Amino acid sequence: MRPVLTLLALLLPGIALAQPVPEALQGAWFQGDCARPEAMLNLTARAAARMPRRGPGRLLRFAASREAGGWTIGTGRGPEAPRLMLRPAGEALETVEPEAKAREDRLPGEAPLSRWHRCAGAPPALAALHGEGVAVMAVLEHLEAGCGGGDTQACLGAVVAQADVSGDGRLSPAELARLARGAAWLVAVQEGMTAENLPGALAAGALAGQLAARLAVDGLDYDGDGRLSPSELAQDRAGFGTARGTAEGRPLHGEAAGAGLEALRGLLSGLGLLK
Ligand SMILES: [Ca+2]
Repeated sequence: MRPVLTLLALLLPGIALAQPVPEALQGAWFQGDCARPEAMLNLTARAAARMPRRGPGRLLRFAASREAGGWTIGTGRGPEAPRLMLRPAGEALETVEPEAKAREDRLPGEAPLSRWHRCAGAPPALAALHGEGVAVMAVLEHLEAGCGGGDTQACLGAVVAQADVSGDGRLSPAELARLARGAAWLVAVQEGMTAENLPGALAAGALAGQLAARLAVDGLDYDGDGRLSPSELAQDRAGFGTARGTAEGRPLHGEAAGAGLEALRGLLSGLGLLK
């Protein structure tokens, strides 16, 4: 038994495991002056978002990660399987984004090494532009954890737990709109949008999100308190109650699906669009 365990311990670092980004490395990192950083890198357990002051940003959501030579190597999804290597260096963080052609056994290859440092506080303008998106980047990981198993109740519980800013256990239009705004940020960064163009994309996303959130609440708020409770979200969808129907009547066509339900589905599937 013992040799088997030892062997496993040796093998594990080489196997593609969905290991998270080490907790000590998570959060915001910067390059340059803290008052006006050249670039920001945000790490959550399973994702990295890099936003330079100029040029396109990048979002990497790790499908797998492994440890090798002191590096954590995260690999994203998609045909290119983009990689990010990170390791602590004293108080700093070092990263490499290996070229697509770099061989797995010769990492980091030719790509340059970047160094990042912490700042006591994020500059207000950066926080205003990216703060909500970064928060939803973390929310998304919780939703994926709660919604991956096919258990609707657990999934809805995760949605409410993550989206409920006010802590009243119910979701207001503003709380839903926040998710939509964060999703718009994630999609924009994933598409390589520059910091200059980001505000415009976020404004459009905010407007659409506001509308979707309002429709979702209007369509599902059965007790009319202006907020969605977990049971309202689950109503008729977490299982089958006794829905006997009636022999009377005949099939009707063209009945619109509940606009609110559609909007909520749109909101959540918008998050699901992310690679
Ligand atoms: Ca609430």
